[in-house]
Amino acid sequence: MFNQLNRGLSNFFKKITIKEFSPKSFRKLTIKLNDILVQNDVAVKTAKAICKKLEEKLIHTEHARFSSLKPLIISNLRDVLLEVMAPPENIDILRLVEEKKSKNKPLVIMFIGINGVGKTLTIGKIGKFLQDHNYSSVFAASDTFRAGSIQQLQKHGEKLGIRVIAQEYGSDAAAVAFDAINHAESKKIDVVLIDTAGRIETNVNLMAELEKLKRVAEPDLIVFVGDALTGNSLVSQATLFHEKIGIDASILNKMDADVSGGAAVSITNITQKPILFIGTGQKYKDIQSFHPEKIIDQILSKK
Ligand SMILES: Nc1nc2c(ncn2[C@@H]2O[C@H](COP(=O)(O)OP(=O)(O)OP(=O)(O)O)[C@@H](O)[C@H]2O)c(=O)[nH]1
Ligand SMILES: [Mg+2]
Repeated sequence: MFNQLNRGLSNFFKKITIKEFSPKSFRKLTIKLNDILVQNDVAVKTAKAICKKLEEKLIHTEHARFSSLKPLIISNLRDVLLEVMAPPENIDILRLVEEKKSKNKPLVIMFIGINGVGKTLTIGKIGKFLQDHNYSSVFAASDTFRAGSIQQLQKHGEKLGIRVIAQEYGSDAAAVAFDAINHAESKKIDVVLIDTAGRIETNVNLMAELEKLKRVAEPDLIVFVGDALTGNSLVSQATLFHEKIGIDASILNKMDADVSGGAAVSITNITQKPILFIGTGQKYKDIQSFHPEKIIDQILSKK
């Protein structure tokens, strides 16, 4: 994971030549750093924030402790990345389930994102995750748009022993979600996971469908699902979905592939929303909670 960004930064560290401790030499350094970050899919705004924070930290660091500049820069960059990747607030999904349960209500989560990013598989993974923690769930087949989507979700439901609430293809996505929520309330099911059709963020009709879904289902969480392989465009997708629909968290899938790493660094900084999980493969168990420190270790590890 993150080989590209890791290599870019390793080369950058190797080439650090400044000996002098001055704002001017730090500026020179962060101009180079900015290029490497942006080349590796870190969003422009995030790269800028990283460089600015790093310069400030370097200027204010007591440097007598360091025999050379390199470890000083690496250790400060680590702190800066942690700051930039930390959301203002974290979400504990199991705590939210408990809170709703105490009010005799299901937690309702809606998953949105463009085609093929892994929304439907993620619903299967989260269904399994909830089972593992002794919580029940029901799936709402609110992707009534793409051929085969309902069967795909039903297959996951069968494998996991989780009920899927579905209607016909072409039926109203919001009505399906509404049915699923009613079902969960009457059967005392803990969580409703709503699948939606993949859509390009610029498709006005499909975005209107999502707005209606949100209005009717009143989800407790709207989760943006993204494919880490799409690099920088992932950040613009998340931004648009956030502007049009509003998101509470993200899930980054396909982190098992050789992703550049930039998307994982930027997405929280840009949306100011936490990453709930990362997807690391095609099996139900391939889902992990997100720990920025682990990602940063990989980005900064020596290879
Ligand atoms: N390697 C890998 N593949 C994944 C991951 N998540 C999803 N996939 C694969 O990506 C493909 C698309 O997954 P879906 O769950 O169908 O994606 P979707 O967002 O529901 O797609 P649409 O319904 O077309 O919008 C499938 O082949 C999944 O197995 C992941 O974390 N790692
Ligand atoms: Mg799908």
